[in-house]
Amino acid sequence: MSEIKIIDMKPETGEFKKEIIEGLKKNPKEINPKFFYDEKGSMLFEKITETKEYYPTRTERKILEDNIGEICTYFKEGSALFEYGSGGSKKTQIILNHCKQIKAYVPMDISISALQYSSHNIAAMYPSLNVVPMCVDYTKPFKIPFLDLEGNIIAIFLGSSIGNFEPETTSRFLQTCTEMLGPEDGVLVGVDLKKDKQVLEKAYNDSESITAEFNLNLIDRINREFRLNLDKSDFKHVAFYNEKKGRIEMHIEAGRDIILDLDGNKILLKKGERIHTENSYKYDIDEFTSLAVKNHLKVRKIWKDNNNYFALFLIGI
Ligand code: AVJ
Repeated sequence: MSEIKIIDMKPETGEFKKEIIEGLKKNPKEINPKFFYDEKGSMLFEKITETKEYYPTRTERKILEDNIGEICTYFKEGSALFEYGSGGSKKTQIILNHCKQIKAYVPMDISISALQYSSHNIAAMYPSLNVVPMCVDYTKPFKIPFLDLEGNIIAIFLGSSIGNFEPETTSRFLQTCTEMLGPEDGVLVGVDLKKDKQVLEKAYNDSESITAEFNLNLIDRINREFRLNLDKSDFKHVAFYNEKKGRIEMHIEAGRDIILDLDGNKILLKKGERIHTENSYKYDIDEFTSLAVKNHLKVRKIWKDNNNYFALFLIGI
């Protein structure tokens, strides 16, 4: 098996630290959810997807499986599959198993460990596929690699990761994705739909507390990056559905007054104060459609599950 080279555009640890300090100086305090995905965080996220309460992954997988024949028709001979936030590339295999026209796969992820693992795995499973992994923070502008392609490009952004963006950023993101696209190309986006509040809240408060561990893993990351010794038991995982904003919010709540010394920047966390660590926006079909249409994009196709829990949108120009 040939060695796979990862295109490394990963942010420096200094950049990470700078962003964390900036977020914790804000009022209210925040940490961008992309910081969840260090080695342990990526592993914990995979575990979340296997809990009985976290429905998005298995629902999306079922939609992919049930409609794979039709989805494949959008890939021309010699096409490329780009993937934002490829993680473990598990659902991607449904596509790669069926769409033999795909000749190149470009997984993009912020976690180098997830990329190393998944790209070797994929390359071993599909020996004739050109695998070009990129370690990149795709929430910022970056250059895509040049691929000598015969066919079209379909980019996929699965798992409702798009829900981490503010609605305005979502529009911009779709715009940027489609800027590299031609008339034959498309972006397949997984969108978590609005539904019963209890179902939503349980998905982010699983009974095995894996989501809590995932959220509080940020404390370990801060300890490591800033050489601190914070005690995780001083912090609490909080997740709830904010109905007005249409989003799940995750926070880390301080159980007592805590002073964080971030490279000399002293930050006080009062007892009960929260650090906002994630928004996960939920959409109606119409809301998401109008986001795309407002940006002069076309919704080519929508696939859903029977419960209307989750949708896959194929967006084109
Ligand atoms: C990877 C962003 C889609 O928002 O559901 C899972 C992350 N956070 N449990 C989501 C997550 C808590 C997940 N996304």
